[in-house]
Amino acid sequence: MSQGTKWIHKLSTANIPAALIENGQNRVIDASLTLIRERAKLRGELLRALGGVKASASLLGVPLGHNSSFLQGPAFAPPRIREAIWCGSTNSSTEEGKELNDPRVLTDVGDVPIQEIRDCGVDDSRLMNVISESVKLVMEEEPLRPLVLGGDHSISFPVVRAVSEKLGGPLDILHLDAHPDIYHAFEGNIYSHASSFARIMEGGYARRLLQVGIRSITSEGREQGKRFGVEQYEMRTFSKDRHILENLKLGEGAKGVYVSVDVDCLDPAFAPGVSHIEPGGLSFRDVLNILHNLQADVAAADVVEFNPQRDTVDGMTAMVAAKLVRELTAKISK
Ligand SMILES: [Mn+2]
Repeated sequence: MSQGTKWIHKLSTANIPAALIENGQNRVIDASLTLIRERAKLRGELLRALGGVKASASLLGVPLGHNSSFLQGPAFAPPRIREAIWCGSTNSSTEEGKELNDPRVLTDVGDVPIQEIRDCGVDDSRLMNVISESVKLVMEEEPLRPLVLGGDHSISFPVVRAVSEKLGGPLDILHLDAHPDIYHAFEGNIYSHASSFARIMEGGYARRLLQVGIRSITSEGREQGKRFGVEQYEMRTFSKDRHILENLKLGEGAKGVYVSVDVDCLDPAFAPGVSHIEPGGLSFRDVLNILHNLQADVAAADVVEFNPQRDTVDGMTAMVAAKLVRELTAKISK
């Protein structure tokens, strides 16, 4: 996966003008954004022509795994999730009766070509900008709203940044996860999947951040939580907190609501295909109860950290991730 990156770094230390490499990188980035822009535009035009749609979920894959501290498998998740959404073993209705095969409910603008861009030696700060730009291109096309398929959790930073900048201010964020992902710079990486919410809070992109499902948290995680005013709901008090979490009302006075679901918020009994297996988590029904009862106009969402390389042979976690995407689609579209 990193061969091309190494190759181009060798070139940049050789006698090659920096501008030659940078111009080439810019052309690849432009081409990548053009494909997303035109796919989103086509779908936006279609929905506006059909009329009567206020909000429609649009899948945007971000196959990025290299900011994981342990395994990189989440880079391979988006095609597995799409396959499971449409696999035919179940019908196309969500639990509350939305039809996923109706383009007014769900469309797909494809993947940000992460590996192709990295293969040109583009660094993470620019790569994060490409992800933010891609999210904004989807939001340009009303009534499309981005439903992002990760990827590891590092992608939530550029996605949330884009949604907040596009909506013009801080968001209320519901974050379901075993981990708070709020280290200042995990293992020295400011873009680590364990640091995305530190970047989000520093950037002022969240008015409220509610973290639910937490059961692997260090003293730094708690200190950072206090420092940024994060509302951390830990699993050890879930039975006490559940009536609050199943009656959430978010977004009043904020510019929008964002939902980020790390598949490892679930107990590994329900979702073994994750990099960081952490027992003692939420059941699938716990998560659906929280999402179904959430009172909010959801502007965008992500499902991250599904690792197909750790899934069961019959793809159980792919189905779990796909159902999360299906039910989030129902939450977004109207
Ligand atoms: Mn996690």
